[in-house]
Amino acid sequence: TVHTRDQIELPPPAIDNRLTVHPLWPEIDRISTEQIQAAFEGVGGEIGWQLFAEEGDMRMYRREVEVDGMVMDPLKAMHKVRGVSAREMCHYFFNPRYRYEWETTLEQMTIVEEISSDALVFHQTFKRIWPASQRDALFWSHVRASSENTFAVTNHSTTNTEYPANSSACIRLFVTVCLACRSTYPAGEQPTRDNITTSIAYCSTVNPGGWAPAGVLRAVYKREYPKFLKRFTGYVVDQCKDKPLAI
Ligand code: 16C
Repeated sequence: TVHTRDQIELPPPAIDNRLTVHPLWPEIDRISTEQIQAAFEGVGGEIGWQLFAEEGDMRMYRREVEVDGMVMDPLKAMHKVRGVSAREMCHYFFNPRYRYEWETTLEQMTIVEEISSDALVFHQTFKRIWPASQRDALFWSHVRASSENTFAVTNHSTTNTEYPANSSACIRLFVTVCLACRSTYPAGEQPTRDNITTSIAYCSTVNPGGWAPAGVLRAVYKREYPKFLKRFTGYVVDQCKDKPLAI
């Protein structure tokens, strides 16, 4: 079989063996499983989720949570995108090659460790939010196929002695993010760009790691999350439109 470079790097259909022998595997497996399950749970019946942004098929909810005066509001977003698959969506979110093209909060990204084809460790510095100090983050990222037509990427903070927290001008923040995607197409038909729809659930909790003014933070939140999800999904649609559909 002839594979193009792009096909080879699509998220694998099963967990890479190299990941399952890595010391982080038990944590990666547990947190990914929990996050993917939570991502597909609705917000409708749950108390405390408030809608803060709505545009077309995109809906964004948050819960106001403060710990010692620090904003840690969990965010949950739902979206529907036509013409791309769950696997393609997760490919562009996971693969660092594309990150600078859609991630607008990013200043610098470094690949700290390549665990396997489906797991990486990243160090990222973010643009500074005035008047707070600049932030950085160190997190593993794992992409997996979960159920039928479903793929997800989970990102979760970790530690590494070569990247100690709060040693530079940056304050280390802590993040748990999950992008879970499920494709559907009419029963009895073959999936094509014309009949496929992908439902997205994006969940994020960011612990700012140190003081930052609550008002400024919530304002940044409200502006940046919708901007991210619209830009990212638009980017994927754009990248995919002249390529064969990858399921
Ligand atoms: O999930 C997203 N991106 C992934 C790949 O990069 C990955 C990243 C997670 C880090 C999320 C934390 C971002 C903090 C940015 C702070 C600076 C923002 C400056 C913007 C001003 C131009 O999973 C997409 C992430 C979309 C992030 C939206 C912004 C969230 C703001 C939350 C506030 C954090 C506290 C900062 C304390 C000063």
